[in-house]
Amino acid sequence: MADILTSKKAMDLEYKYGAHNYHPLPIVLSKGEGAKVWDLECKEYFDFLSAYSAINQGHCHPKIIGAMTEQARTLTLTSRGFHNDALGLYEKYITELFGYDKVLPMNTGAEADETAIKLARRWAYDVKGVEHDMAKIIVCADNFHGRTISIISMSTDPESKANFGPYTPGFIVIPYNDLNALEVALEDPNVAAFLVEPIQGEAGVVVPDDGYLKKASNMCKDNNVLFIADEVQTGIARTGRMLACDYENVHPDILILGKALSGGAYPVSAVLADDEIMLTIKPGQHGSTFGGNPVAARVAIAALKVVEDEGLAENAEKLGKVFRERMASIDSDMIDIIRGKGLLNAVIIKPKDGKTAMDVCMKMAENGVLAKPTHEHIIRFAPPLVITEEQFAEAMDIIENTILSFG
Ligand code: IF1
Repeated sequence: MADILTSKKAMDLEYKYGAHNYHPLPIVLSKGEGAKVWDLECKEYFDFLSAYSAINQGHCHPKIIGAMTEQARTLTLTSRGFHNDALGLYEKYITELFGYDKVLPMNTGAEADETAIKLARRWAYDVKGVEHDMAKIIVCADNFHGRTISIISMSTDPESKANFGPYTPGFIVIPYNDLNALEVALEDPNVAAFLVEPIQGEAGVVVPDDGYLKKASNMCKDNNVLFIADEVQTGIARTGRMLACDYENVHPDILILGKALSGGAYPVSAVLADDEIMLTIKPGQHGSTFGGNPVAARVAIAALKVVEDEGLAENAEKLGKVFRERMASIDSDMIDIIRGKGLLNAVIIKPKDGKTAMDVCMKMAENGVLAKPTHEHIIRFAPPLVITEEQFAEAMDIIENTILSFG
């Protein structure tokens, strides 16, 4: 009889044959639908990680999967050596939706961040008139923009950065949520851009002061510096608006999208900008094999339409408030700080009797809710935005009872 694949066997295979670049919880998922996932032993969970906010539309959304399979049956990849019949339709749709002249299609968030850096540098040389190879980009401490060499060159996280040198020059690091530091950094005439996450995801869902993004973008405008918003994690309705920047009516000069741009069905990322910036890159000067492929185009259209049609931003805003109020009502000294916007939230756990955030996550998993700690004491809670009120109430009961079970 063919070997039945158990969770243990699956984990052993990964350990033996796969790189050890992650340390996942000992759970092997094999099915997902909406806000739920099932492991190999058919145990059901509410997914409160959503693949780090890529599964905003829920697992295996039928409209997204339908668009993907339809296109995959027809034409998967042409390269950009030729046109295809999906890309232009997608480009029109997404640029009109977000209000930009053009989009540069890529695949991963890191590729999109790298693309944004290249666009900012090119604009600095060709439009702003910065001396060649002197362009600087301001970033924030505790940023996370991906894992490529240039991106970790601007990281302040030793886990992401240490021992991968030499690093790419040209980055100025300032504290997040600090307008005085930004003002000083903007005095450098060689600054091309300010690249910032509207909410710092990996840092543990760090929400800046109200008005920070608006004031920062105005300061950039006053200094002829591009404001670049990395909405890879905060975008696509996660924080209760289509973009987190929408809370402050900030229109970034360059907008970076990824993750839920495909609903988690396919690697799709995008960089949006107006012609003055976008057309500084000429034919043959940037791209990627899969960037703008027809499957990505059809998937992204379907994924964005689901967000609009199903009111996912409104649901995120409504249930996000319920989450933060409910967590604040739990009588447990393990709960230190609760923070977030929409359904991008985090809870800082105070260790108790040697029990940590990881123990809480393991116990929640046993009880049917999946979440994962980051930076040791922070638990990120980010369910798919399609979660219903009933499902959410059930999950919140599990979360509360689990935390209270630690006494
Ligand atoms: C991992 C973190 C989150 C991102 C922002 C760009 C990217 C990401 C704001 C790059 C990616 C992912 C990467 C993944 C885990 C996850 C993560 F914990 F690592 F930092 F979400 F917070 N900008 N974030 O959050 O996009 O190239 O991955 O498509 O690397 O462990 P990507």
